[in-house]
Amino acid sequence: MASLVQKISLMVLLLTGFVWLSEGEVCRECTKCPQYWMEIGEYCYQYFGNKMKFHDAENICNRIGGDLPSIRNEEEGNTIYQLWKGLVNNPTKMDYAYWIGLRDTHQEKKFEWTDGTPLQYNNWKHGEPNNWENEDCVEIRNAGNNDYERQRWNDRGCNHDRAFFCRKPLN
Ligand SMILES: [Ca+2]
Ligand SMILES: [Ca+2]
Repeated sequence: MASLVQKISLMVLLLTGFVWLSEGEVCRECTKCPQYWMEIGEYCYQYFGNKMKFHDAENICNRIGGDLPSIRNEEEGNTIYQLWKGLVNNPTKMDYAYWIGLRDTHQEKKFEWTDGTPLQYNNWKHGEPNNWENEDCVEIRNAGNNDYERQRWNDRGCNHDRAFFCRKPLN
């Protein structure tokens, strides 16, 4: 006959298992992106092909609970570029460009990500950022003859109209 301690142990074990399973259920739900968002890695993405000024794009992203994307490393940059390539018609057409969440609007030459990510990585095109005619917002500029060149960055006037992504973390 099982001792009281054994019985209690079994109950605790069953309860723990139940809680663990329930959490599993909950988390399966909470790790899905909402409708109309694309899930890639730890983020949900939405693409906006209607071109907008940087600050309007940023506001749209904020309103739907996200940000313009920040890029922390080469892999993340490539993820966004590959996603874009799969979404647009004729991705090899030169000079398509789309906003990322980087700008030096607060202080010239001090670039900051709109989502607060510290700037520890960059992928500027050769000769950029050049602040030509006072450029304070950053685009990925699809120019160059290979995938590497086509995902590099350029500072551009914030009032230009550009396509953009919004991104938010899964959790
Ligand atoms: Ca600037
Ligand atoms: Ca520039």
